[in-house]
Amino acid sequence: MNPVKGKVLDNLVAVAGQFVPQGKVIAIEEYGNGNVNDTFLVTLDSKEKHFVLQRINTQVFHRPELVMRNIRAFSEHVRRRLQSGPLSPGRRWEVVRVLSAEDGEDHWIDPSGSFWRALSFIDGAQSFDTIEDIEHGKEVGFALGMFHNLLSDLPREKLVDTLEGFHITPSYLLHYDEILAQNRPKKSAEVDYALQFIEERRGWANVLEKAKGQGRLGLRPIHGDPKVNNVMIDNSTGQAISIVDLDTVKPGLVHYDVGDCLRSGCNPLGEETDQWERVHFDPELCQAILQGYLPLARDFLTENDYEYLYDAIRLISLELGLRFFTDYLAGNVYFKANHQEHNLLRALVQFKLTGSIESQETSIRLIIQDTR
Ligand code: GN1
Ligand code: MG
Repeated sequence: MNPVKGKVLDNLVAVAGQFVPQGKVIAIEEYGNGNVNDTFLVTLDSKEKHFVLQRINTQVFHRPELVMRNIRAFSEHVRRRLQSGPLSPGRRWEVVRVLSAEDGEDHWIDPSGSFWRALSFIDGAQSFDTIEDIEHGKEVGFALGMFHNLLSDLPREKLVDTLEGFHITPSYLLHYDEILAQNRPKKSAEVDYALQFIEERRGWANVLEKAKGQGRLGLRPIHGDPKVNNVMIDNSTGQAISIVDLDTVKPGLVHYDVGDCLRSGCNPLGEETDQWERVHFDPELCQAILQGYLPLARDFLTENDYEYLYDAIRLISLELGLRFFTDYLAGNVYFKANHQEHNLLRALVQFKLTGSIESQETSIRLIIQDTR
């Protein structure tokens, strides 16, 4: 993590000051590795030593105040549920708090128009970019199950759609076609592989949306981005104690979440590896995550839900590959990129992962069947 220095630090200290009535800011460092928002860890000289400061990317989230409204609806509901009795007795479960700005609002807009908000820091815990072992895998699954279960009785009307088209694969395909028509990519073996990979799966990519349209799958409150490094693990017990990054909490299919959790959790090389040709989907980690998830999800999953779990795993990794590849073609306008080809490389990782999922379809379906 990089400490921030100089003028940038001065600016950030001023922003942080909007959220800390007491205590003095001692240090600010860049935090995590989000692809969309800017995140900083602020250290204070007060009793509560840290908080998280974030600048929301308003190119992505056009109505950030509605994102905050969803987070509020989510937290109020979950706190109420937890007060009425723990879901998993004896386990710690934390919900991040939104800190108020000096004017009492849940965000602060700086003179240049940037949208800032502050969140409580979960102490004594950390997250990982890849799954360390089977136990960790079960904990990641548990965390998603806990999250879905706690939200399963929140009417989805209480949440606004803050990111239209998010996880609607056919919409990403339309966007891809538009971008491709405008920018013919530089030819290379990797680009050809990506172009062909997408073409071969185009006809199938509406699988979840079609099932939704037919009434086989229904909208529910979801997390939207439950990847491995959004699951906080308690340093002393090794147990999952929270899922962070609540910006995409909104109505959706739980399948988007299950797919996202598995595509990130079962890729031992991680989504940022530069060894894309070696990427594979690990069925043992898949089993571990589902063993953690399904006991908490049995209460609300329907027969149809189970039927589409395999498709969800395959689809969300394909979709993320498509999103990264489109962004590469568009000139890296959505996902932050460290170099020109970064989003191409990320796309190749997801396509390779999708191929590995496809080649293990029978065993993944069996794992789902045996774990439910
Ligand atoms: C983005 O910014 P971050 O890392 O939390 C993206 C997710 C992707 C993820 C891939 C709003 O999340 O959908 O799965 O990158 N978030 C948005 O790492 O597009
Ligand atoms: Mg996110």
